[in-house]
Formats: sequence, C-alpha cells, structure tokens
Amino acid sequence: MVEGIMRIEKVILHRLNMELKTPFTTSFGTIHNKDFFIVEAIDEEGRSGFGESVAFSAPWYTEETTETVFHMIRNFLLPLLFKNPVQHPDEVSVLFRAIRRNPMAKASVEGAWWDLYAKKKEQPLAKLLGGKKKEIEVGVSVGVQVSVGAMLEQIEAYLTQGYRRVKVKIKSGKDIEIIQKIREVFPELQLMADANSAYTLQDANHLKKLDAFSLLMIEQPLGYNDFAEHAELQKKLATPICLDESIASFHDAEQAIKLNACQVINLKIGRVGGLTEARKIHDLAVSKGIPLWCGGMLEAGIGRAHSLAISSLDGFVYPGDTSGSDRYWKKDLIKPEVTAEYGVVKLPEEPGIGFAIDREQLEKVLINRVTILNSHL
Ligand code: OSB
Ligand code: MG
Repeated sequence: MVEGIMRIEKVILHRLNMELKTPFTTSFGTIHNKDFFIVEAIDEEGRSGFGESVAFSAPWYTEETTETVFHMIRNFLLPLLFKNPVQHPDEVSVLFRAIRRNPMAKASVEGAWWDLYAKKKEQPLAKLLGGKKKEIEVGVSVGVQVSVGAMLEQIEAYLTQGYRRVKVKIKSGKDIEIIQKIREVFPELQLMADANSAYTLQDANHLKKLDAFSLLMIEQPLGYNDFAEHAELQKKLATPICLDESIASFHDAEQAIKLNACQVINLKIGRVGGLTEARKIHDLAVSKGIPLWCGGMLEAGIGRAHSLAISSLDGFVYPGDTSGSDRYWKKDLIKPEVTAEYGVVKLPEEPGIGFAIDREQLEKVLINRVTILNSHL
C-alpha cells in the first residue's frame, strides 16, 4: 500500500514543570517535580500529534536529561526528520539510527509521529501497534519511605484504592527487614522490589535473603549497564531478576536474554528509543519466553497514554507501573485523566493516544515553548 508522506509543518516543544502530589524517593534521591517537554507535531492539515519526553532534569537514572533531550531534538532529530519526511512512523527509528543513543529524545519525537499517524488513520494507537487487550492491569511503585510504618501505611492506602501489585524501592539498609515486614502484613500481595542499581555482586548473599519472601521479581539490583554480573547473580537467586536500566535497545535485550542476565524485562518506551523499538523487543521477548511489563518514568498523561497503548500487546503479562493520573498529579494534562479501578485501566477507543490535551492545564504548568518550523516544506 502506498501511503502519503507525513508532512509536518512545525513542531512545538512545550517545556513544563509539574509538581508531584508526593515526592518520590529512589536509591539515588528524591524527585519533587517533573521538568520535561511535550512534543507537539502539527501537520499540513492542522492535526496535532503528541509525544512526551520522559527524561528527568538530572542524569541519575540514565544519562539523558531534560536539557540534553531539547538539544538533541532541536539540533539533530528534527532537522533529520524534516529533511527526510516519512510515510510511516516505523521509518522514524530507522532514520534516527544515524544518531547514537539518546533514546528518550528519539522516543519523544517518534511518539508524536505515531500519535499523528494513528489520528490520520482514525485508529487507536494500541490497535495500530497490534495490541488486542481492552484493559491494562496496573500496579503501583512506592518510593523509599522514612520508616517501615510509613511504607506499610502507603501500601495499605494503595490497596484500598484497588491496586493489586506493589513494587517497592529498596537500597542497602532499607531492604530485607522492610520486605519481611511487608510480607508479614500482606502475605498474599503481588510484591516486587526495585533497587535502581543500588548493589554490587558482593551483596549476592545479602540479596539471597530476599528469596524467602516470594517476590515476583527483583528489578535492576546491579550496574545500570551490566549484563554479566546480573547473569552471575541470577544463578545464585531463586527470585527472578528483571532488568530496567540495562535495556536501552533491541540489541541490549538480545544480549541480556542470550546471557541469561534476566528472566523478566521492564519495558519503557523512552528508555529504548520509541514505540517501534519497544515493539521489536516485545516480539523478541515473546519468541524467547521472557515475560514483559511496562515501567514508568513518573509520566504526565501523554507519556502515560503511550505506555498504556504498548501495554496492550500480549507479551505484557505482569501489571505495569502505569498507575492512574491521580497517583502522581493533582491535575493531569489530559482529558479524561487515566483512571485505574481495581488495578485496571480501560484503554480509550478514540484515535491516536485516545486522550485529549487539556490546553488550559498545559498553560498553567508551562515554563516556555519553542516552535520549530519545517523549512523543507
Ligand atoms: O526504576 O522504574 C524505575 C520512577 C522514576 C525512575 C525510575 C523508576 C521509577 C519508578 C516509578 O519505579 C515508575 C512510575 O510510577 O512511573
Ligand atoms: Mg526500575
């Protein structure tokens, strides 16, 4: 089928700052605000497609930041795309191969192209990606708390809201006892732990103690770019290892699986460079019998909508970290907001990401906007 060229007249980068309802603490520190970009691509017919840059303002999770994303989009990604217009969003990631790494910058642009394409085709993004699910199971990720009591209270509150899978952040000194206590109080809870690279292989015997608490998995215990040591650790642990930070591309996923570095993959669209790459990893994981789930980056509504769309694919078997909007924000950027009932989010049926942008709310959290015209049109 010959398809039309996607003619993008301009791209608006909306820089926003949104305050989290409650600060989120990981093994690296505490996040109070999300300072990020919404990428709005506008075509010749005046249609808008939206992507969200999921990078944080500091490079603690991976190397990208809000500022590096802006730099890459403005100076490299858009000039390349404007010069080489595509017919289908799958071609965007092929073009972007000419630029090394920077997956979050790439994903934010590619996401806008996907949304626009889906809207043009009048199809929900999830369906276009090949997703069959109508509902997405979601859990909640709980940051490091000041005390065990605070952690139990927090979990209780989320269970009351209907969430049925809980992930807790752990780090040295805030791990075994906390998990043990949670297990005592919630013996049946689907529970997992995320270390964000807080340990080394020397902690193997310490981490082995977690095997007593039937965790669904332990996420990224070791180095953010490691495979070999995770493989070694996995041999010693009964608890399945899930990789997050280590998987930044299809090639990384291939390596991790080949080396038995993990039994589960947390897939984040931004971390792997976009929806096309995410779908490739999905297909690989399914063919290798590696279950997936969709992680989160404390996204606002647009990023969340993209995550929900990819989660509709069959290989996403565990509940994701893509909780409802109200777990993060007093008011989100989309209408309606994402709502989870009994830990389930219903996928929208409207074209594209399926949520409308709340322009009024966008203005309230706007820091500035930069418009980049396509001089090649
Ligand atoms: O490691 O999965 C992670 C939040 C920020 C950065 C990294 C991570 C997380 C989370 C929360 O665990 C995910 C979310 O609720 O969006
Ligand atoms: Mg993680």
